[in-house]
Amino acid sequence: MRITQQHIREHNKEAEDKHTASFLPLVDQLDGKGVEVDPLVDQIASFQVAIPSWALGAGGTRFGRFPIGGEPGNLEEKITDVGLLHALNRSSGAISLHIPWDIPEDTAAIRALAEELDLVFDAVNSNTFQDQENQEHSYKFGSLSHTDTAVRKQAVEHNIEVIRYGATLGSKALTVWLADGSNFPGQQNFRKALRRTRESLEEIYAELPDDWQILIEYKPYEPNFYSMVIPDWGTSFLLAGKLGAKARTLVDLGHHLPNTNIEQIVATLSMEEKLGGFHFNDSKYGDDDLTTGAIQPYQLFLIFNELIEGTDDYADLENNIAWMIDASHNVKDPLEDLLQSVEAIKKAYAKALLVDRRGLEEAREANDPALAQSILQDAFQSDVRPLLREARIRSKAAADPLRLYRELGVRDQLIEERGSDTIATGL
Ligand SMILES: [Mn+2]
Repeated sequence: MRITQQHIREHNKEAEDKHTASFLPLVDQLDGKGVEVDPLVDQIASFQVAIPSWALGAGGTRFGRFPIGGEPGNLEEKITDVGLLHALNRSSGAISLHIPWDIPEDTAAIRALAEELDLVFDAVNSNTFQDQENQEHSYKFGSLSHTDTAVRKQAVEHNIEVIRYGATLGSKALTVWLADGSNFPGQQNFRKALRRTRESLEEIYAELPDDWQILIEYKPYEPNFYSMVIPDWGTSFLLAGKLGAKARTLVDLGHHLPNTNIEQIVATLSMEEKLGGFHFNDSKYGDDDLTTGAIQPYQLFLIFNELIEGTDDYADLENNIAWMIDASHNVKDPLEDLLQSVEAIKKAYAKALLVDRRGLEEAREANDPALAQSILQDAFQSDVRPLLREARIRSKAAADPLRLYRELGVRDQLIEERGSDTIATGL
């Protein structure tokens, strides 16, 4: 299944009148505020969000998983799916692989396929949170933090192997998320566990190519329910600081306790040049992995507001941070969910670009919280959908990606090609 430029052209022709009717008044309105529309549209168009290889099958919970049909059965099919998304929105031009779920066997063919679909390889992800077949030592009681040197060595070697796979594909970062921790008070010596983790990370760091980064993800609870070795941004930041300049913190939006001020964490990390990447998702109760922007779009906007606050160079912002979706769509078609996620992320970005930065700073300096709030709300309440649509049309993407996806009957075609009972590796 391929989406061609012919499909896009026909769809966009149909959407043209309606789009113009909403876009032109917005241009006038932004002109009136002194906002230049062309550079704004370019910034929105160039912003890319990576798709993880494990998000292309039906999501699920530990209680059940309900297949959707046409799931990608191998890495080539996963790349093809990301290619479909990118053809529709021209905003998903990167794929993030998970080892060992997606080991690239024929590297040359994988690279060629990605290139053909205009995709690059984003951060590679290691997995020491579950035991693999034929694995010598178990991770039941941890990996990089384990009490046994042999288990730690196995986990370190796995991470180094992941770097090697990534290097063959042109990736530039390794993301490490540790499930290590303890379920019961007294089970683990906190100090020793953290020290062992640091030493293991140092061994991995030593093998990192010069132009690579290691991104350290954190999570407050789950799978361990009493303590996690890297529970929060502070611990990740601490480890990244000890490792060196190539180590940074990765912020997964779902990995915070309720009501945590994530935008403030982002501001601090960005100020210290230790913000390495994002995993986007949304949550109502915990690590729900819901569609980004489905629950807390204002928080997402405030996060982007801090990111923009911290940069003078948008290209820098777009290229120096690993942007990725990390969500589980449960009852949705994963491709539809991913289209919605990318849209929500770009919407938040576009709104944050509209913030009257000078006015906001003046209001802050004058200790005028009401005015500061109005300025933020003014940007947040703006309807930026015509800007996003314009950015897509100019990029030769679909005016309405989800609509075209449905009109072309993509899922039905994938079911026809792959069958209704394929199961994608991943979550
Ligand atoms: Mn994550």
